[in-house]
Amino acid sequence: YAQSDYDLWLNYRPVQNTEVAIQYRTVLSKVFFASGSPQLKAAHQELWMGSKGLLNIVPAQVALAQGNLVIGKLNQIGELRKLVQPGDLSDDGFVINTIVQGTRKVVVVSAETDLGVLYGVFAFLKQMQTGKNIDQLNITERPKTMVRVLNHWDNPNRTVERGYAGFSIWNWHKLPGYIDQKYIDYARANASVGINGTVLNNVNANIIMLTPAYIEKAKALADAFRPYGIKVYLSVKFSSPVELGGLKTADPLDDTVKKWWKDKAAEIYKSIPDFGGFLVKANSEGQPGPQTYGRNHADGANMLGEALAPHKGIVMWRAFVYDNNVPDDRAKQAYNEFKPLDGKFNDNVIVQVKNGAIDFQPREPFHPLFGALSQTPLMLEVQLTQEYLGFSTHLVYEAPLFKECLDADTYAKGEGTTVANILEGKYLPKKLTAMAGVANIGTDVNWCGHPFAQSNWYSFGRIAWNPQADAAQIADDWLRMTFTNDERFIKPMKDQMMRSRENAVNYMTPLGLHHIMGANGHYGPGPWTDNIGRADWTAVYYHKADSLGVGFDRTATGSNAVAQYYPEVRDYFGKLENCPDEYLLWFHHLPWNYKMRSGKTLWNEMVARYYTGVDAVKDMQQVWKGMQPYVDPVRFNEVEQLMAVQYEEAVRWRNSCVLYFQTFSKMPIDPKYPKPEHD
Ligand code: GCW
Repeated sequence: YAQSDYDLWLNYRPVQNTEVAIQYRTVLSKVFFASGSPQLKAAHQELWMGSKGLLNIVPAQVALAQGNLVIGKLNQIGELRKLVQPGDLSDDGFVINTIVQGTRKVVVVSAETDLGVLYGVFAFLKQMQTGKNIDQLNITERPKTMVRVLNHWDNPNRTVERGYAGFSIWNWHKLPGYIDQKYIDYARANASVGINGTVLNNVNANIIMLTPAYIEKAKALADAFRPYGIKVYLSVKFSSPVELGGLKTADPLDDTVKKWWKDKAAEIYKSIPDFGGFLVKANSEGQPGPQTYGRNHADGANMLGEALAPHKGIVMWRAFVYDNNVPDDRAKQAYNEFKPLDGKFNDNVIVQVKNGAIDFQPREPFHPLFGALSQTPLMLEVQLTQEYLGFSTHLVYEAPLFKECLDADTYAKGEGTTVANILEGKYLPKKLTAMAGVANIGTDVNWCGHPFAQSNWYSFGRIAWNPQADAAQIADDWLRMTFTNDERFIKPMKDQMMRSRENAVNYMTPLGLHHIMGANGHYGPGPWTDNIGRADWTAVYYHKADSLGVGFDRTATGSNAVAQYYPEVRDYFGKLENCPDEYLLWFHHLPWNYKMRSGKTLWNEMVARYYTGVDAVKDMQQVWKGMQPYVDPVRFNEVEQLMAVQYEEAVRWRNSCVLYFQTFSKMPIDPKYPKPEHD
């Protein structure tokens, strides 16, 4: 049963529905599978593996003219090419069509590229895993972004920064000689959702990663991933020329520095010809960067871009910058630093922006940089590892959080300029497009620490491929592939997944509260956190509770961070009468007896949300109890135990926050609620 945990959404369980099973068997009984590249071989292997698991059959290989299922690149499928009419698939898109040719019915899976065929095969398998009728398939899919990468915050000593699923899966000691099967399964899982790159190491980068020995280790991983279309990238430390190269400076305008990076890039490409490029965290949280030498982000990024350009590599330059020596609202800093640099970045540089301006909070308004930079490609960074969402103990399906950001309208080019549209490059055609997810993967047998945390990895891939995708549909697919197609399981659990993020917001940070978790660890509540050396790491800096009220005034009477948005958005968040309850205390400081839309006082509304959040976890536990008949005992038991911990933690969040804020509001808690206890 541990196997079901390990196999993720690729556990090819026997098809239960006999009607569709007959279809699948017929189609798979005669397969033409074009031969060629390692990627086609990987696709072939996957299809055979799937057939064995889903139907317990080994497909018979036949000639092109005999196939009930024909799989290959468009130039490998003869006349059928004309019938599938795919349009341009040069970006690894694919088609899956059921074609009727006289008396012959044939399912065609085809693409322009080898990788497209692999994606098509995974999509075809998904049809069967989710119990679809495959009689009339007519699917064309193309990725809407070019680069879809995981960011591992993995250190060379195998600890993982903000990792809650064991240690790093990269066994540096045994690399390059030993390729763990886990690397292959990792690549399969990624490819199955369209992820095409991985940054192997932490953005707080260790220079050892650029030494010849580690380049060889990275090469071994790149070789293992290549058949699955996964490119390897590295996070680099800006001071590497000094720390590793022995130079006197890492000034990006210095010729010796430029040469050092050019040589380093050439050295990497010698081992890894399709190396993806660099990810850089600079001048943030103590990391060195161009500003250390009086230069700006564009100077730094472009210098690295020039080193990579001859090899077609890219630079992902993070906009997560802030500094406690800057006296202004931390939420404003990235915009202030990057806005003046708009249009100054080289073509192979993309700026990587977190979904919100603070830091992966349970809820943040979308980052004001989206829309603000019109000449610079931006990519979105979301965090799959649940740093602020209860680690791998709490069931929180994050796709609704990703979507909240992607669907937000920046109004930058008028109504409909959503973050998703910006991400897809609609306003900067031909420039780089990308999305990154901070991985939640580790050595735990179930990869992510919580069986349901796998859904965050899965949904990231789906959304990076198509930022317009629907979170509920993704949850539906994931549940079916991971657990069962039984509606008695799918319906209630999809519902629970879809609510889970709002539940967490309610018991952690309702009404726009943020950054009130315990300092450093970021797990439990810590709204009282004060005096820890840096104001911008405390909680009191963010909630600003006092006897009069609570909330961060980011309007014109306060930090005016809201002015970083376009006027429509500014009015939406900034005017009290427009601001949705969800963002209220993010933008406004309000009196405890402020009258909410519900008619309740702010204090009573806050209390009500905390209690609602906890009750929702209790409901979820009840629903899960009823799921026992549909889940294997190991996973049932894992989730049941984790939910019990989540419940206790939710109660702790609620009690701590309600009691803490009550010391300011001095208002009673409605006696209908159970009395909050101190720990
Ligand atoms: O979310 C915060 C984390 C840091 C992290 C940083 C970042 C990798 O608390 O651990 O460092 O953001 O994104 O750079």
